[in-house]
Amino acid sequence: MRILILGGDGYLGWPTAMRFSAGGHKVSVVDNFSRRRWHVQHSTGSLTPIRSLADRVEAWLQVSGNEIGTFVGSMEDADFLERVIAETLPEAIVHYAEQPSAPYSMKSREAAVETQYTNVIGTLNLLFAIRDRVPDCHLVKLGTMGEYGTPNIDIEEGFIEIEHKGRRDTLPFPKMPGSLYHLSNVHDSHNIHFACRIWGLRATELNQGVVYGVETAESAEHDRLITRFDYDEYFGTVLNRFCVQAVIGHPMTVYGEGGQTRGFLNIRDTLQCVELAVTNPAELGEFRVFNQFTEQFSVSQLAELVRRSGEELGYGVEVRSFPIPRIEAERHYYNATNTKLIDLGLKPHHLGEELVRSMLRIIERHKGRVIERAILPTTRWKPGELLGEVEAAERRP
Ligand code: USQ
Repeated sequence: MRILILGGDGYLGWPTAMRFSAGGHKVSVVDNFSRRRWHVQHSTGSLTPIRSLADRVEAWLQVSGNEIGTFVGSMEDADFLERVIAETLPEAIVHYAEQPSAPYSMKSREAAVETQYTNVIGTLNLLFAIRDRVPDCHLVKLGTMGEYGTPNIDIEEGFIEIEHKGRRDTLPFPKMPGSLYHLSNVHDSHNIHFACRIWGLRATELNQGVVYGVETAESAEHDRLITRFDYDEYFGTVLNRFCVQAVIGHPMTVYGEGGQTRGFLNIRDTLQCVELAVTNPAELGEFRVFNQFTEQFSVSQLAELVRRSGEELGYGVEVRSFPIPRIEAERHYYNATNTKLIDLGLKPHHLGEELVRSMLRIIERHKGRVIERAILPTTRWKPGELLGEVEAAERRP
């Protein structure tokens, strides 16, 4: 298949590009390097020493003999995006090209507007380009489990059957996101659903949980193929952050009581899921939603798992409660359905001590690169609250 990966220089985008290329597909990637730019702006960076996109593509050609096409530009630039689509004529588009951080979206008005502009307008430009250039193309869009929030009922996969005043219908599942980033994905969902209903496009939204992990089968083949690994306040996800904190001897930053429960998955399973979605496309006019996670954990369960796993490698890791910078429930009901990808054949990699230890060993190799200043949360969902409390918690013995 001809496959276009939007955001193909990113944490998930680059491994996805290699996976499809290894599978014999004709792969092109689009990226505007915004993640690299946001890191430069914050004087932070990936734990892993990632290469430039050109260098990665060259290394992949040497390792695999396969070429990956590259296009540098932004999805907000509709003319650029339409030119790329007209040139590559993709049969499937995997769309990762968004600002993916909840804290980043909450740090200022400018960052919130940038997040929603990048995400919502980028996706809207994409829908028009698909409609006008490749209306049969299957859009696989990375969404997020955070669109649903934490309702006091089971979370279904995108839609819920409702009975109201004696009548029944299947309608989009109610959304109650907890950040302006997660909300941008709700807007995307509505726009994509609209494009399927009104224009007859086909799309699969992958409402992904929190991803962890470093290595994939392809990235492990050569140092130059390694993907990025973020651990900073903005772009590091919770388990990746805890693993880095354990290796450098920083107390693990459990926000509040750590009762927040989410769906999680290994980066290798992200690739499996995206592959399953692409190779089993939606019908024309269909908007499918898959909940893409393999297991549920609370934050304190993860901290405890990292502590136990680290102990065996000689790390005396402290788990510490930090004032919660977000507005989110610390104790809540959480039970999300995730059967659709399993039904398509997903074979999950389950999280356990051995897996955490393998992450800790990789992190150890790069621990000299950790910028400690980037770890503690500085962004408040309600600015003005809790000022100084995080710093005080940091000083506590
Ligand atoms: N948390 C801590 N300590 C930390 C970091 C996070 O206790 O040092 C807590 C957060 O308060 C939250 C949970 O861990 O309750 C998850 O936080 P996260 O930063 O790992 O994940 P989140 O902000 O939800 O966003 C991440 C990705 C996002 C993706 C989302 C999937 O950055 O792109 O959409 O996971 S989900 O969470 O299912 O919405």
